[in-house]
Amino acid sequence: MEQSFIMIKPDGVQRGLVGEVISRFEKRGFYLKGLKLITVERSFAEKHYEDLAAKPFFAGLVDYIISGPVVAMVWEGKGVVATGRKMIGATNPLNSEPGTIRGDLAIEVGRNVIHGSDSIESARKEIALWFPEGLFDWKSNLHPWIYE
Ligand code: RTP
Repeated sequence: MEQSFIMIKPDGVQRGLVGEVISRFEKRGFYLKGLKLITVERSFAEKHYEDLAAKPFFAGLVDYIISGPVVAMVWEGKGVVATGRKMIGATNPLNSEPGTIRGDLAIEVGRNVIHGSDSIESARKEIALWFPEGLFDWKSNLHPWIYE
């Protein structure tokens, strides 16, 4: 079953939005397979965002991600990568549709509350980076009133 790496960024944690984000993913029908509250080193944040290293906002982005604890999660379910991105909304919250996490809860691109893997391949890499200890295999039967 497909998995996505979802991270509540330091602004989301400081603003008390952890429950709100988790609730949206749970209510949609996805399953939580990994969860931890952690701060990360600069080198770790640089590794996570290595594809953006040449961007002008890279240094500010890394400063932001290491500025406080983040909630790192793995969510599992049918289509969770693409649907997770839809639930999160456009990168710049001013362009995010109402009803999305960023469209409901954020204003600034540099304070956009949440990260979600942008492809199945990135999800695989990000989960390996953030959860080297492995995940929980706590539910093998998908909810029959959510999954056909
Ligand atoms: P994310 O990786 O965090 O889920 O975000 P994303 O795919 O929607 O956007 P991406 O292009 O991968 O950018 C990663 C994060 O960098 C910050 N950013 N700042 N100042 C800027 O123009 C700018 N552009 C991007 C955002 O925090 C974005 O989520």
